[in-house]
This record gives sequence, structure tokens and C-alpha cells, in this order.
Amino acid sequence: MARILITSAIPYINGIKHLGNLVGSQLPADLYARYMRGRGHEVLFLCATDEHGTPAELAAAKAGKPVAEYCAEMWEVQKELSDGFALSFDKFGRSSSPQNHALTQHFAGRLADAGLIEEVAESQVYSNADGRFLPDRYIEGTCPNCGYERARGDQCENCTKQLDPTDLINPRSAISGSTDLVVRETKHLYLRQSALKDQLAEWIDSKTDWPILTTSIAKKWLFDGDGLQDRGITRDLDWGVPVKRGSEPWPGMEDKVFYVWFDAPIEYIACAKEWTDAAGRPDADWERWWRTDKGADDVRYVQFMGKDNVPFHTLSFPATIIGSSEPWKLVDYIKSFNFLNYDGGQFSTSQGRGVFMDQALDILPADYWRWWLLSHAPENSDSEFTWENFQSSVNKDLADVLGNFVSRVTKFCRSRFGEAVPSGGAFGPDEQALIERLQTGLPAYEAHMEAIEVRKAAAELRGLWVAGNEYLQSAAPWAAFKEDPERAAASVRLALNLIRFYAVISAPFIPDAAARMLSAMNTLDMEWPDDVSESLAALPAGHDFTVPDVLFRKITDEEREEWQSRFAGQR
Ligand code: B3M
Ligand code: ZN
Repeated sequence: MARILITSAIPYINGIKHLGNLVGSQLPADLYARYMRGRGHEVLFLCATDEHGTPAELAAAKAGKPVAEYCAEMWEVQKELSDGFALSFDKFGRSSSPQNHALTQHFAGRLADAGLIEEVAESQVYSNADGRFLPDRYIEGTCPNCGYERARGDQCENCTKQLDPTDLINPRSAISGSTDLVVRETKHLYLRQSALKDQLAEWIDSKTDWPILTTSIAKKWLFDGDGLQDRGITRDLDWGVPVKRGSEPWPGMEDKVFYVWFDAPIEYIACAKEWTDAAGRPDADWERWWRTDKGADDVRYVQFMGKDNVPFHTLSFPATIIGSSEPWKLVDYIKSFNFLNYDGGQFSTSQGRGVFMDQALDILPADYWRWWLLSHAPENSDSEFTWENFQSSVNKDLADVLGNFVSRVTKFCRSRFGEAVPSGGAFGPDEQALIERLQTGLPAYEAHMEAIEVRKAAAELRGLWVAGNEYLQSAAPWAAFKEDPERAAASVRLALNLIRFYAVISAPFIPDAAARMLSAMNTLDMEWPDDVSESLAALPAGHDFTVPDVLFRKITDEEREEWQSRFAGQR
């Protein structure tokens, strides 16, 4: 038995995520966590909300709420949706937790002690009326390029031109509207990533088994242009982790907070500290997951994320950890994803284009989405959601293949033998052929799951479902029953056991359907089928079962058309 630490990139707090976000980190992380638990390993699966930065402040302002209140409410919303998708986090934490505040300040202190933090003087816009420095996004004015009057200091939304706040005509504070702005000098902290470049490059080079998508992005940032740049890790915001050097104040930094990308990955560690049992007791032993001097040497740590998050996980966060000179666990494997597009374009949060997590669950149960998203995960290139493809995958794979198998077998047995596994008869060549097919297919499926080849694993699993249907077609117990009821009994006994077998191996993809299959088979036995033929005898003759309700329903053409127009934009 191994110990496996799994983290998913932590979603921003500022709104409900779309299906592209979901398939880029949380969902495949859940697949892996469920599989590893199913194989009997000890798993700690962590995720959280990413609550700091300008997006959180701006979203709260838009909602007319204090930012702390807004974040607390959105955490509840995101938690409920992740439960709805059956994401099996051991802890869904918050980057605004006291644990993360303390740990972030601790890391900053260690980095400063090691000489890895530099104070850099910068000119920045200060608002006299607001009594604070304004981040670029908090300054509005007229775009010098197109004349749009509500351009932001970082970019004009109208013509998309990248701007500097000083480019704006008639600049004003986005907070108060005041035009009483001056340029003042202020200091910011920079993490000297460049000083760690060689150590980081050596570490990345040692990761020969990582996906090319992951290492190529890391190497680009390490070596392209002037090489790895130092990174500003402080911001002039109210909401965030106050800048401190360990638990000590940091002179000159009193009104500043750490940059959201500095504290967000540290939340992976803090999240383990936030974990409590049902009685509210924290795990005194959390360090065995995170400190190599406390046993984490034996842990395999796997991270999941979209490709846009790779630089922070291959370079910035490791720089924080390596730079601390403390024995924190570094990631062992990074699984990164390309983007999922939506029906000929992109998902768009601002235009409400595409399907968002809440809407998805309003129209169909989680398993339908889990299956489509995982079996079409954007692994080797970007992939695209289309309603036609979704309809055909659901109708074929889930309804016609798996669902139909379960329904045919259980209904046939009930009508001829009653609701118990029938006795009598012996396995013949058809049964042998099926068992051999499963004996080669199952290890192939396991190998893809171990390697986190999500699409290949889904294809292999589908193949195993198809094999069961083909077996049923050729054994044809309904025909055999007339001449040789014993033969039919043997077939049905195998097929009923196959339902349990499918439930166990499919649970990482479709956990709710798997639970319903097991409950119909009247068993809690989730033992992984290490020995295929033994596992196909787990339900003995005489074992009771029930016929389940329809496992998966089909999507009609009318529904497909209606959804296609409903989600085309302007939520
Ligand atoms: N919140 C970006 C994202 O959700 C960011 C990830 C942080 S991971 C430490 O894509
Ligand atoms: Zn413009």
C-alpha cells in the first residue's frame, strides 16, 4: 500500500466555474483519487478556493458585498457544486484560512532570511482621496487608442490594447472616482527566482517521466529570452495575506498583502492543516504528508492543473519550497491539461457562453458529464464540447452499452429465474473467451489509470463494457433457456457478477451509477478484481438482487437543440 497526495489547482472564488475549468484539474484529480483509493492505497486529496487578488475584490464590489462575506458565500456555492459533481476531496479548504496566512508569512520569512527576497522601488499611482496605492486595474480613464471612456489601467476592454495606467487620458480611481491621483514611489518585494534557476533547471531535468506539455512550458520560462525572471510577490490591496516576515512586521510593507499567486499554492499545504475529523479535531500528523523529515519521503505527490497554471507549479512554488531550505515535499508528478473549447468557440464567463457547473447539474446528473468530460479530456491537444458529440457519447456508451447490459441481464433473470443469482450449469467456451478478454483488458485499463492517461483509460473501460454486451449477444441466454436452462443459468450468473465487476472498475468515472449497480446487486463488496475469475464468482448462486431503475436515459434530439440554443451566450 502506498500513500498518495493529490492536489487539484484551486479554483478562483470569483464565480461559478464552467465545464472547461472542471475537466482541466478537479475532475481528473478526482478520477485518480478514486482509482487509487479503490486499489487500496492511502490517499489525501486536497482542493480549496483561491480567494485573494483583484478578481476577488472586484467581484465582491460588483456583488455589493464586503469581500470576506462574498468569499464565504462563494465558498459555500463552490463546495455544493463540487459535492454535486461527486468530487471526493478529503478537504475543500480556503486560501484565506488562518493556517494559510501563517504559513505564507512563514515562507516569506524563510526566503528573506536566505537572501532570496529583494525590495524594489517602483513608481505607482497613489490616490489621495482613497488614501492608497492603486493596482493597475483600479485605475480607469479614456483609452488613448480608441477613445473608450472606461478603459482600465492594464488593458482597454473595448479595443483590447494593453495599457499602462499612465497612458490613460483623464485617469480616475475605480474605487472612488476621484481624479486626485499622483505618481509616488513605493517598495515591493521580489522573489529572486533567478538565483534558484540552476537548482530549478536540474530538478525539472530529473523529471524525465513528466508529460511534455508540463516540461516544455517549464523550460520555456526557464530559458527563453532573458531566462527566469524575479517575481513581484506583494500588492497594494486590502484583502489578502498581510505582508509579514514570519510573525514579525515588515517595515515599509504595512499596507501591502502578498500576491495571490504567492499564497495560493501554499494553500495546498495549509489545506492539510485545515483538515479536521468529524469531531472537529485536526490531524496532528498532517506533516507526514508534507514534510520529508516526518515520513513524506514515502508519499507520491501528484498535481493536476490546466496548462496556464504550469509555470507557477513548475517554477514559482518550487522556488518557494526550495528557497525555504526546509524539508517540504516537492511534487513528484504534474499532470497538465490543454483547454476545452465550446461548440465552435471558447467558453466565456463574461458572455455566459458554454455550460457552467450549476447549469450542468440542473439538466443532467453528474455521471453523464463526468463520463463525457473525462473520455474527451483535452490531454494531447485542446478538445471541443459539442452537443452532438455529447448526445452520441451518452446515448451510446452509457445508455446503449452499459445501461442496456444491466437492464437486460437483471430483467431476463427476474422473468426466468427470479430475483436471485441462478444455480446450475457450467461455463463453456463463450465464458472462457470473455474471461480471457477481461484478463487482458483489465491490466491495460489499470496501466492507463496508473499513468493518468485519462482518455485511453476511458476507451479501455468502454471496451470492457462492449465485451460484456458481445458476450451476452453470443451466449443469448434467452434463446438457450428453451433447450438448455442450465446453460442459460450459467450465463446469467456470470452476467450478474459482471454487473458488480463493472461497478467496481467504473466507479472512478461514474461513481453514482456504480453505487446504484452495487446496490441493485445487493452488495457492498467493492474489492478490486485482482483475480478476474474469482471476482466473477463473488455473487454466489442464491444471492438476491433487484432490478434497478434505468441507469442512464437517452438525450433526445429536441433536448439537444434546446440546450444548444440555451447555452449559446448571454447567461
Ligand atoms: N486559481 C487559477 C485557476 O483557477 C488559479 C489556480 C491556483 S493553483 C494554486 O485556473
Ligand atoms: Zn481602447
